Amino acid sequence: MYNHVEIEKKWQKYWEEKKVYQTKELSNKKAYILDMFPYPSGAGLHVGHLEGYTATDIISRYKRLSGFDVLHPIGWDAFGLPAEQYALKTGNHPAPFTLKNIDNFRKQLKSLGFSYDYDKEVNTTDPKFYVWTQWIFKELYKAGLASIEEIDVNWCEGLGTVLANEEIIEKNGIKVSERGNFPVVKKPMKQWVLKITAYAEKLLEGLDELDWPESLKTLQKNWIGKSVGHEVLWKIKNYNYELKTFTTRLDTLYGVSAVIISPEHPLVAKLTLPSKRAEVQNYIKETKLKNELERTQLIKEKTGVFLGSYAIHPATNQLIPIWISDYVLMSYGSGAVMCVPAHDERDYEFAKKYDLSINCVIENNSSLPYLEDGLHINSDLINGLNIQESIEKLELSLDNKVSRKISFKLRDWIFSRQRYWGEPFPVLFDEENNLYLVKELVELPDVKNIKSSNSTEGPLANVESWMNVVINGKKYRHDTNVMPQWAGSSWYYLAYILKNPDGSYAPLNSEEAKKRFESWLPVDLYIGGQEHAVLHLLYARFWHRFLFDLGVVPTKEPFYKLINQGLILGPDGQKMSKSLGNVINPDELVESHGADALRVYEMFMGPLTDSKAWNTDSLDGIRKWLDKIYNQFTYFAKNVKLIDDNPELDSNINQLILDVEDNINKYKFNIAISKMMVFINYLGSLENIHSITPLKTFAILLSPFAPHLAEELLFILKEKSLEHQSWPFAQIDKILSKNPQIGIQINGKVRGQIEILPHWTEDDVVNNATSQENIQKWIKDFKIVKVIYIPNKILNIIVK
Ligand code: ANZ
Repeated sequence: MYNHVEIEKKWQKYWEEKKVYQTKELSNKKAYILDMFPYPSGAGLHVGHLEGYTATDIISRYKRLSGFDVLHPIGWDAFGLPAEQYALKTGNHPAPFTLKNIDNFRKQLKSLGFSYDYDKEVNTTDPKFYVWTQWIFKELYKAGLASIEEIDVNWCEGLGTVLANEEIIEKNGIKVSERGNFPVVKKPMKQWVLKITAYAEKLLEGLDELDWPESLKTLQKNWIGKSVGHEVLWKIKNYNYELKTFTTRLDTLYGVSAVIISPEHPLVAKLTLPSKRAEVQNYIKETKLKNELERTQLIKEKTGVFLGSYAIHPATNQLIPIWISDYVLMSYGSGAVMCVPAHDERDYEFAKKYDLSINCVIENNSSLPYLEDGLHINSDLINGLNIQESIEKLELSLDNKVSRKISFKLRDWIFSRQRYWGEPFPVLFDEENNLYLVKELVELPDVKNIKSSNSTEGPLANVESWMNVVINGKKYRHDTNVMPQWAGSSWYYLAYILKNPDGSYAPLNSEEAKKRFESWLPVDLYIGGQEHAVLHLLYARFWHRFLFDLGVVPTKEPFYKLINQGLILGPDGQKMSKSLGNVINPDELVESHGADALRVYEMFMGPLTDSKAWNTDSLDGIRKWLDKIYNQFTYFAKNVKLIDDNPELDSNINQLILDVEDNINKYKFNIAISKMMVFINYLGSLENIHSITPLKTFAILLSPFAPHLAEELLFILKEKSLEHQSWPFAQIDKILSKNPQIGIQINGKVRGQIEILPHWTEDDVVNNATSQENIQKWIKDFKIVKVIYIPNKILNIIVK
């Protein structure tokens, strides 16, 4: 057994002292290999983190050996709720708590031998970092993409803050916060809003050029939710108002039974006849209690109220009753729909309930509602046409009443949080509430005892110096909100490029920054969990695209290739969680088995993108395998005999180069490891070797996976350490053609298989065949009477 504690410490010290993994001034091909930086929680590193971090480390090390200049950094997404809640509970400040957690994380990462350039470390809570988060915010404001608006927000009483749509999940039909599962309700509040909707089209179109999993692209596409349709203009009988409805099925225009508007529609009051007023007001009140999901669910019983007024059909001039119903949302399309019961499910339910006419306008033999394409009927000038033809014809004939319109499901990003531990907004308000951008850094005030917020303002409202600022005799106050945790993570991958070894940053808006971005962007590989599909990854793409439009970054997209690692489950196959008691602690395993064993084990568990259950026995097996390698190397280092060449060994090691390289390039690390295992088994069958070259080659192939052991193996071979090595070239001409496999027949029936090695005689073939366990059982009680062997074709053994 090798002494992993000693060996791993020794090499970690060596790498650190020699700054082996410091980012070089770019002079070769570049590789920017990025991890999703962790939130430094009190619980420390999770074996789930290690999976992605090992994968990127393998690629980084492989690329370095292959002559690339590599940027492989790490940092801390360190603002956030847990530190704040800890501070509220204990009366301590979140900063020292956060720093302590960071120290622990860094120590853990170092103990695993990841080849990060720690000079590039960034921390989102560092004023040197967030001064640039604030700068981006100010640029967004100047571009009209950030504004304060009184809007219906998602208020979470349990967390005492507003949440973004992306931070809310549905549980049993109720909206709750993703963190903590607290109920979320709609409530009008003044909030910072970022106009991500202005980038909807760009964010959609940008997906095309990305090498991302299709499932992830689909999630983003659906979240952006682009619908191409039409707006139809409806005149109102006896009024001067007009209504617009949004539809993706203009062709069904002749099947309309009602125009239904959202209870929040600004025209509701004006279109309600006096006799209907009480009923309508009551309905609006009830709607306020429901969330969007409750309102729009297909199965939900439809409700509504007829307002008493009528719209005029744009093609037939018929009078169409105007209703309100809560399944029409104000936030989508035009906040109004044309109700076509025969061809839309929800409209059908609505019409059934209120006895509206159901006018079928597409020929079919099935039951209504009929949702498919077909020939139109009862539709005047589009009779006999299909959907597409109908739409084209109506566009032409109703061109002043119908216009093309694109609607997006994407909502603007609510960007304030009523919290303390976040980036302050770089703004001041005077007593008339006029807003001023602050040029310099606005530092989070050092509050000794954070008080819980009341329901509309953050804890900063309790800070005297924050609320009373006097400049040139004039009074101002700061914003009491802070930015959401997504702010720092929306641009941190740029901050690594800006970070200098002395701890300073090149200014984000400088020529120097531009030059560095030209060199290093985009990120070549980004690995992280699937849970960030529509949060971090959409926000970061938005900011990046905005910075591209400003001319700050040279690429439209930040992350060219992205891989979602699978979940590492507990030994019971369940998601690891404290409450289930199935959490595996990496520190203990580094101690007992060593970092290399842990790294190799996690990569060997299965395909990177699959979910995999933990199994400590397999970890033991990997550790034994590493011991075997170590023992073989110590043995062979003393048993090199300059006897004849061994073409078989040369062949196998050159084949291994190809296999490992190919599988690293395909991110199939488990297969690469199994190929190395086969080689080590083969090596174990040799008594001595003719040269250490194959061993040296093997150590280099192993090094991305088990870097400490690989360094030690090179050391044993008296070879230079990894930073002076390069990825081996496979000598294809040394690879022997594959040995033929033939079936072993016993009395004419195939009972097994055998690989025929080139130098084998007929006796070797028979001896090897008959000594196989699965063949033994067919012959052990009999006598071999005849052997028929046609080289490389047939082996038939006749027994009696
Ligand atoms: C008439 C119609 C007839 C419709 C038909 C569908 C089928 P997507 O694809 O999700 O964009 N709609 C429009 N605005 C709405 C709102 N604010 N709240 C609720 N529903 C709304 O869906 C577009 C369809 O959703 C639109 O097309 C409209 O119903 C409805 F046979 O118009 B349709």
